Amino acid sequence: MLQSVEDLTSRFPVAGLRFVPGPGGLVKAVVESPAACGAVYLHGAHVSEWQPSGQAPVLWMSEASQFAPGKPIRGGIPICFPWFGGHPTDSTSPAHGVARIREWELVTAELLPAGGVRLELRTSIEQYELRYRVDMGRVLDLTLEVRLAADAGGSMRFEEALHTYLAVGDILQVSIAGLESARFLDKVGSVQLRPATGEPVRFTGEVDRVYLDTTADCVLRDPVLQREVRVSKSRSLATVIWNPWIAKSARMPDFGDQEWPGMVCIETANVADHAVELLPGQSHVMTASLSVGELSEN
Ligand code: TA6
Repeated sequence: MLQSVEDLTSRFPVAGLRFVPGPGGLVKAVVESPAACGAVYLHGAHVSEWQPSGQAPVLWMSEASQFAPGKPIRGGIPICFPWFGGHPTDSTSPAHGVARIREWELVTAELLPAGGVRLELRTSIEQYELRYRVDMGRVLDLTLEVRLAADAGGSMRFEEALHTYLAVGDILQVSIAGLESARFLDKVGSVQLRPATGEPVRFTGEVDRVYLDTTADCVLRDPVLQREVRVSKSRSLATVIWNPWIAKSARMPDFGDQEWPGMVCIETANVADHAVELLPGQSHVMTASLSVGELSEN
């Protein structure tokens, strides 16, 4: 399927939507509407920017990110599929699966009644058909549908995550509410299952946690940017929280050494024990929704 800037521009004439050649030759859909501005690369169906009107940018992007076919983008909302983290058996396979490093096909583009733009993208991976709907408005609504082909040889299990990078004023001053009663896999050092803390998540060092059995909204309180970002979800039982801190940032070539204070990941996921199993012909739909509000009192 040809998806050049010219081809897309002629096929999807939607007010507030244009297509531009991004870095690395990656085609970028740019949304500029009264409700919100933002961008989505066809590479990885990667939401790279989202800024509701009247707000500062909500998503974080590394200054050192790569933008190249076959390479992950460091920031925005990578789609992790069909595995999370390292491949379970093949160490030569790309981390977090292949969905984020291949070009997706834009299927539809339309205006949203409440303002903003809806994009729908698709790809197929192994015997799965994926469709991803991005509603970019005052709220950012993401819907990831995975269907296993009817002629698949049997049931299959996959992991998935919308690996959302959020911009923060200072990681030392933020907190994340919503996970107080959830156990978590602590991946810093050896992986350990830890009990619920009973408190909001705060950051005084590297945090890499897979919270389990949780359907809760997460609310990021940011006193520096004077806002709250709510991440709500459906059909997701895991939430991943990550900040690489100093040493890990320095080890990542596509992550600036001094960038760690300005970001945190709140990831909507089905991973580990919450991997999804489908029978042939079955589908699963996971959603995430990001919204920005006033900083409420503690
Ligand atoms: O979501 C947290 C995590 O699994 C961390 O362990 C870290 O590896 C991060 O994802 C980024 O992974 P990436 O492959 O994008 O560098």
